[in-house]
Order: sequence, then C-alpha cells, then structure tokens
Amino acid sequence: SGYRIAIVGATGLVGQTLLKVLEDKALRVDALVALAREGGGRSVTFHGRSIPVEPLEEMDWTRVDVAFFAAGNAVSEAYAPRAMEQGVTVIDKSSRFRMDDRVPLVVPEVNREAIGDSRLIASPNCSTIQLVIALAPLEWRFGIDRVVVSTYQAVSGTGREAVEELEHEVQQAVAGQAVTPQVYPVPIAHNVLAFCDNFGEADYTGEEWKLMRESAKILGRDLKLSATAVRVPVYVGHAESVYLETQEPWSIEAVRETLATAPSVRLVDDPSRGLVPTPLDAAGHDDVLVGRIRRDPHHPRGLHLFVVADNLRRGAATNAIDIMRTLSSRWGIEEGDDQ
Ligand code: 11C
Repeated sequence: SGYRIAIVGATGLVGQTLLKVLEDKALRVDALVALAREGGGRSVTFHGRSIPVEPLEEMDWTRVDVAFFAAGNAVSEAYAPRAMEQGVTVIDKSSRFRMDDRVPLVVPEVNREAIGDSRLIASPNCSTIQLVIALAPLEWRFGIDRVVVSTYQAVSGTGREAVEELEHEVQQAVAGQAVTPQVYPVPIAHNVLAFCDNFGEADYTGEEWKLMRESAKILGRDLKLSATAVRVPVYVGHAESVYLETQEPWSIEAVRETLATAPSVRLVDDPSRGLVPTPLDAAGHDDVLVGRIRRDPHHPRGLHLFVVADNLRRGAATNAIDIMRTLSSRWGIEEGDDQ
C-alpha cells in the first residue's frame, strides 16, 4: 500500500514544493487530497494529473492518513485538531504548536526519536532546520558552548507575494521608476533588510527568537545561541554565517570529517578553487551545503561555517516528507517499500 495524503495550503509555495518533492522522491501515493480555505475552482498538478483544490471546511478526514498543514497558524489551529480526531497524523509547517511542550518539533536527522506516538508533529522554521542539521553532528562530537548566527534569507520564505514584489521592484529599478514596496516596509530589490519579520522581546525579531528557541528544543538542551536574521534579494536559498565555540578541542580535519559524514550535509569548501556554498547551488536540491570552514584566530575552539539550503525544499517540504517517511509503519508501509 501507499501513502494517503492531504495537503492543506496546496496552492502556496510550500504546498507546491510538497507536491514536487513527493514526485521527485517517487513515493507511492494512493490518495492525494489538495485543500485550501477556499476551493474556488482551482487545481494543482501531481504527476501530470490535475487535482481539484477542495474546500477545507468540507473535508472528510477519513480519506487520508496524514495531513501536511502549510497554510499559516490560524488554519492549523482551527483544522489540525479536527483531522487528528479522525485519526489523521498531522505534520504542521506553521509555527502554531512548535514550542508546545506536548508537541514534538522534529528534524529527522537530529531527533526523530522525539516523535514517539504523537499524532501531531511540528516541522521547524526553515532557517532553523538547516542550522541544526549542521550543528547537531558538531554538538554530538565536540559539544557546543555557544553559537552566533547571522542569516541571509530569501524572499520565498515570506511567500509568493514577496517573490513577485522582488521581481517587480527589480523591473521598476531597471526602468528608472520609483520603487513602491508593499510586502516589505522598504524596497527589497538592491537592498538588505536587517529584519525578517516583526520586532519582539529584547528587540530581537520573531524569526530570531524562532532560531534561538527552536534550535534549543530540537537539540534537547539550553543552548547559548544568539541570532540576527536578515532578508536579502535572493529568490530561493537561505544562507547562514555560523560562529560557534565548542567545549572540546578539534582539528579542522575532524570538523570536515564530521560534517562530510553527517546526514543531509554536503561539504562545499575548497578555497583553493573558490568553492563556497551559494543559494543558486542549493536551490532545487535537498542538501545542506556547508563551507568556509575555518578557525577563529582569536579563540582555539572558535569555528566559522557558512551554511546554505533551499528554504522551500530542505527548510519546509523535504523535512515534512522525511517526518512522514519515518512513520511509514503506522500505515503498514514497509520502509524501503515506500517508493
Ligand atoms: C522566512 N523563515 O524566511 C521564514 C518563513 O515559521 O515557518 C517561515 C516561517 C515559519 O521568512
């Protein structure tokens, strides 16, 4: 048998990427229901077939075993409990339940055992996922004392309207017209914005608090992690400059070997050939690219990394689908037999 899946928010950027990753991984899918708050005659395409988008309100949840929620906090809050009452496992991409102590927050490469028999599993923020995939193997081998991360985040993290805004502003700027931002408070074309969402506690933004709190929950301990999250005029691919100090000493070779053998990590680190990770290299792939590995000249256990991944695939769809695949036996799907 195969997966019986609902995608809530199927027409959004993450919903569309979920469909693409399901196709790319050639998973066996016996039922696929595309849902949105309003059906409205729209459709999505899966393996060349047109699938109508159905209204969420009328969903009979017994048609599926697993539901991906990618339509924002309010939709998850209202509809995830209904799906779960009908026996559906919910994999939630919104931030609504992430910091709830009763809800596992999961990156399978790091803490798949946290899932237990939970019917609700939260998938972290995109910039958190790629960060912990790079940090966890270093934490396990050398122990992390503290981390300072600065992000360079793509506009697709905001949504389709921000992608269109960047395209439009670039055209306006090239045509010598005044740029009129709508999604962001200031122009994003040819600019750098030192905030990714609203400012909050202690003048950190919500995105920065997500990085700090979610990483600690996933790694399972208090983590001295401090973040600055920045939006840059890139369409797809979040980049992160990561500085960390370890508890144990290490050699550069040991760090490289640790990262090279870590799941979902690909080293792109050859300064002699100018090889560094870029968002364009990451886009369309599932790997977390890691490069610029070097020691802080002022601290013997201070390590710099540059970490880049496709925020829509690795940072959203692929992580959610990997969570589903770890649970395949719940629905009688044999591991390895799921494709
Ligand atoms: C961004 N990280 O790039 C955000 C998007 O909590 O899942 C994803 C927000 C979230 O703006």
